[in-house]
Amino acid sequence: MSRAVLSIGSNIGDSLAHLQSVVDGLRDVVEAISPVYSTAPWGGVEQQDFLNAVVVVDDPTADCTEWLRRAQALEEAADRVREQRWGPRSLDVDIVVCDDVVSTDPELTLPHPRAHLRAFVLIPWLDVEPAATLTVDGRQASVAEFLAELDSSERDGVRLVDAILIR
Ligand code: PH2
Ligand code: MG
Ligand code: MG
Repeated sequence: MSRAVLSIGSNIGDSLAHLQSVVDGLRDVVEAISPVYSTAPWGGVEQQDFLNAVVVVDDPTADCTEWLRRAQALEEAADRVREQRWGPRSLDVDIVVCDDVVSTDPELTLPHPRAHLRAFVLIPWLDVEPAATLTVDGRQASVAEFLAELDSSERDGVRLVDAILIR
């Protein structure tokens, strides 16, 4: 049984529809859905802004590997192709945390190794879970603290949009 925080993003095609497809695909197990943000591209590849959100899911029948399987199935359904690292994509579904699992498995590293560096993950996560904490290299701190440690330019690149995901 497990509860997972998913970061979802898109900057190709109908990005809002791609994000909505995640909520639709996981509807029965969705616990919380964040607002949607327009976000400046992270990672140094020049590309369009993304739409990003966070979805919290909880399913007594799913383990962390099962969330990865479901995430990949949703990406495939959105016609995801093999893409450039940190480049544009129709749909990316990343597992930020899954229960308190810590894993160095390259297939599913938990917590997500770069979540604490990404305002586009931390801001929507705080919207749905204001007291969330994250462990990075053995240091546990609040998500709010990790967000405060980022450059203000990172936070400023994350802007609320006038659109919502519907359960
Ligand atoms: N995803 C990437 C690379 N860069 N930047 C933003 N703002 N949002 C994303 O979802 C994103 C990104 C590839 O996973
Ligand atoms: Mg990603
Ligand atoms: Mg991914």
